[in-house]
Amino acid sequence: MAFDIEVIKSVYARMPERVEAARKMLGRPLTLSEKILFNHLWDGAAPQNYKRGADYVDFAPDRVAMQDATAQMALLQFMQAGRAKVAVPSTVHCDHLITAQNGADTDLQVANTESKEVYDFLASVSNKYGIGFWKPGAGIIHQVVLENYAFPGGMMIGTDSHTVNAGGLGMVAIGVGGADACDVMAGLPWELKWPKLIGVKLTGKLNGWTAPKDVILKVAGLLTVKGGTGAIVEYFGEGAINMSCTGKGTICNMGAEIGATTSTFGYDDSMARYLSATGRADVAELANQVREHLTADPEVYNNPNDYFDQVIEIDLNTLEPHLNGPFTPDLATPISKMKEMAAEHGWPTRVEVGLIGSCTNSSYEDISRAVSLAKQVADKNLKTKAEFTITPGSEQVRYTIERDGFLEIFDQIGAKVFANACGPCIGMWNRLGAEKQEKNTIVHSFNRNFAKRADGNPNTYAFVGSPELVTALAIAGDLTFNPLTDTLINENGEAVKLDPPTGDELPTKGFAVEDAGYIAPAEDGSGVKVNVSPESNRLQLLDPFAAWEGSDLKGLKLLIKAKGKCTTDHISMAGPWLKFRGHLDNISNNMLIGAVNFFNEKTNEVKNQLTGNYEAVPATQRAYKAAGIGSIVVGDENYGEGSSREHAAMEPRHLGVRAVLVKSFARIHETNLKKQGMLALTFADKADYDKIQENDTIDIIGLTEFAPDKSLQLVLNHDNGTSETITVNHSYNAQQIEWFKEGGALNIIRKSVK
Ligand code: MIC
Ligand code: SF4
Repeated sequence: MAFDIEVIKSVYARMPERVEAARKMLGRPLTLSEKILFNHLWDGAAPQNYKRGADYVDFAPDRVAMQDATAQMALLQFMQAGRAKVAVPSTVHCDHLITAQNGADTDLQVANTESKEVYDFLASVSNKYGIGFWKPGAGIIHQVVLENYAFPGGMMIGTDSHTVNAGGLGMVAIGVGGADACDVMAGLPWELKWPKLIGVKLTGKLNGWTAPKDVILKVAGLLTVKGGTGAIVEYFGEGAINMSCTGKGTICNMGAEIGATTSTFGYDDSMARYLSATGRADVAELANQVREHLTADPEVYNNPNDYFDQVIEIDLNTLEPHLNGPFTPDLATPISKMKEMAAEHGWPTRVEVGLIGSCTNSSYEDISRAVSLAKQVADKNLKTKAEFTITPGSEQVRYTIERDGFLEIFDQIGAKVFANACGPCIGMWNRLGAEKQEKNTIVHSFNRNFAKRADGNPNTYAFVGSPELVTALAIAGDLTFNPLTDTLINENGEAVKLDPPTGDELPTKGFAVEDAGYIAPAEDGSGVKVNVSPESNRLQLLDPFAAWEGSDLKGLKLLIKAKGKCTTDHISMAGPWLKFRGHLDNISNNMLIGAVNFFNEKTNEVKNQLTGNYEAVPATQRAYKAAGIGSIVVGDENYGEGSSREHAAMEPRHLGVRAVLVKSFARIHETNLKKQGMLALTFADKADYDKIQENDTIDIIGLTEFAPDKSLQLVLNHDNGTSETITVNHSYNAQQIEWFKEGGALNIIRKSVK
């Protein structure tokens, strides 16, 4: 039986009436996304004709999920909310802190020792406050959520940008920072700008070498890393219905890479099959009863241009396998063009490692299709040229693929099976020799490929592809190998062709698992103690940030003018720094160390205006803080793209940065900055970015009249004695301005507890 079935029942019970009320109010048919949003308005508020991309609306999500790297901060904040229990069903998943090195068993043992303090903290907070706990080794948050908690028509938030994966089961699932999760767990409404809607019509049927991954790789190429910002992407059409539920999950998962608020699919039989296979036939039965509400009204999909802000059509019959990369997930190359592209750009073509799995692509279907290729290595007397690794998404998948003999076949091609965890996807990969920083190529089925992400080596060219294509390229050892047309020379010197992958959508013998890794919380957790040692270098209780001083901010030093891509990986790197996610002061030592300084094109080297010397970014900022001087960070387009980690906002806040001024923001990061009491500003005229000089001292004027839709002025005092004033915009609403004034949203919750 499913977890929290009562919640699902109540969502479905109110759905027909609320959907009808919204339809009436708007006087038109509804998309699926709208139905789910209207059904989750806070407190059952009467539906209004919200303006897409403009109006902030309060919602009541059904559940919250947190992974260990972000849960620490989320729960440190929640502990201050003064509640005995979480207000909505919530879970914690231990997946980000396990280093992949020798293989699942030993790696897990090492993590359990190394991160014991953090795991104990998370387990005891979960136990105390009624939060379900998935222990290390249980699996990756999004896979575990899909297998256990996601349900068609539901709304959830999660402290991880790939929470959107649950769209594969027809949810509106959205990635947020820990402070947002804290609000919802504390029983407060959750606020989101009413999203724009992008419709993607899928025609035809996937065939041969093409996989669901290729749909999203193609979409990423079309929309770019910014194209989905502020929008829900709704997929529909016969191509969607023809696809497995987990395949839909893959597509929704990587919607994070185009900045989409989330992605979703209408309820169909593939979802019913998946629910039943994962022990939730009861949910499928309930969903069947409200089926018409769990997809758009028919007029919408018949005339999508009338209802979506943008419509894209993809024909699955002709879609080619793609590889996206290097260094950005939106640089899409169809496999038939890779020879040309690699030659033109000088990408190293020898594939050193193929890595499959992760939260994006480790379904039974994915693994079974990859194994059908691995099997051909022996059958065709081939030799696998590259190293090969697998990170299963959950213990249930791992156990089942072991039972079905898949792991044995992978073993024959020399594969290493890492723990059911993020591992290499988040830089928790002890890759031998990476420190030599050699130029090399890897291919993986994960979702992100920003510089240094997997192994810390800035010269690793990482390409993202389907598990099937990654397996084929690892066998060939060649990035330009096109399995559709090319042959390989086997050990007998014969030219052989790989047969297209085949697999099973779901295990014919059903899923199995011995210990899924779930620990239910205490019924009454009031007696549970949560320990945080003051000496710990992994955990630190939070001190409230100071409230706004009530005046304009003057004399701010420019800390850094970041050039080009500045993702949350650049602002707060993961990998080796993940261990400090529960200790704000320690993790602040990685602040912006990956950002490129516009003035010298170097990372982690900025001018300390107090000494005139070039120093590391965190050290420079600590010097300003010690001198009682505030500072400002300037950035380019889509600043803070990538992850949900609020550390990227809390670190600058903690170290005394007052404002972040950019050409444009990624959604989650912008909200995180606001929540923590920072000023998130955008250039009214993007060309003003060029006016910012290295030795500038900057004043922010207009804060005493800080109001929604009202610009602020920035005075740039240059070191030659001249100054110029520029206009900057912001997207704060009245509530968010209160967060700024109080020094952070948490200070408001704290006050209400006292
Ligand atoms: C990621 O994929 O970058 C992460 C690690 O899962 C992050 C969350 C984090 O930084 O902890 C995400 O995507 O939100
Ligand atoms: Fe983990 Fe990678 Fe998925 Fe993030 S994207 S949750 S790091 S597997």
